Amino acid sequence: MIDLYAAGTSNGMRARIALEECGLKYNWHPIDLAKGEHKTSQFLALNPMGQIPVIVDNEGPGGKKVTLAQSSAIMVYCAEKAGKFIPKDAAKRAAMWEAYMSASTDITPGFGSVNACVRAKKPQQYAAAADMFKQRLQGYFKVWNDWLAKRKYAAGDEFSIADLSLYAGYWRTKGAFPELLGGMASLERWGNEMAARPAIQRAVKL
Ligand SMILES: N[C@@H](CCC(=O)N[C@@H](CS)C(=O)NCC(=O)O)C(=O)O
Repeated sequence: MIDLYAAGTSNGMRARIALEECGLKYNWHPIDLAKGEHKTSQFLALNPMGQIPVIVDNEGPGGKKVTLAQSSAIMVYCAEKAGKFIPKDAAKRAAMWEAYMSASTDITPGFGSVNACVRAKKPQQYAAAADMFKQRLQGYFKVWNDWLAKRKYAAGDEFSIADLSLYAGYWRTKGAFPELLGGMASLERWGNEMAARPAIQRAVKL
């Protein structure tokens, strides 16, 4: 069994979505960031960075326990463990890594930057930065909208961890800053298809 320590943030959801979609059984340990539960000595023993998500796989490779932070690493770990969502064909896999990296290193941190500015204690001090990060995030989504006009899934014709990673950032942006996603019909089509998946529905039901 896997233990997941996370919260309903974009990175936390990336781990939970991966576990659900990969069909891996896990115990859910919600971490209250507002209460600082990610800075306790018990949590820091799991991840010295003091950040969620973290998984502990009590039956890792060779039957040994594996403790893993970093949502992108967790997604790949789950996909490899389940033998799903990473294309076997080398060209499709290369396209998948490109899409996966954009979802993981452009979209999720982009959302995080906007969110940090807007939710700061004195948001007026960060108004210019918030605008800059919003424009940047919207620009990324515009490119994704163009891509999804030509592809069924995030990386082409095969469903992959790129879809799982992108959905967490999309879902959080749609919930918090829907104005950034206006007029993006192809992205919305893909988002609706993702939202209809039973595993996604289980993952986002906190
Ligand atoms: N690169 C890390 C980032 C993790 C991260 O930023 N987690 C946030 C929540 S989404 C967090 O724990 N924030 C609390 C903090 O940094 O104190 C990952 O992908 O897992």
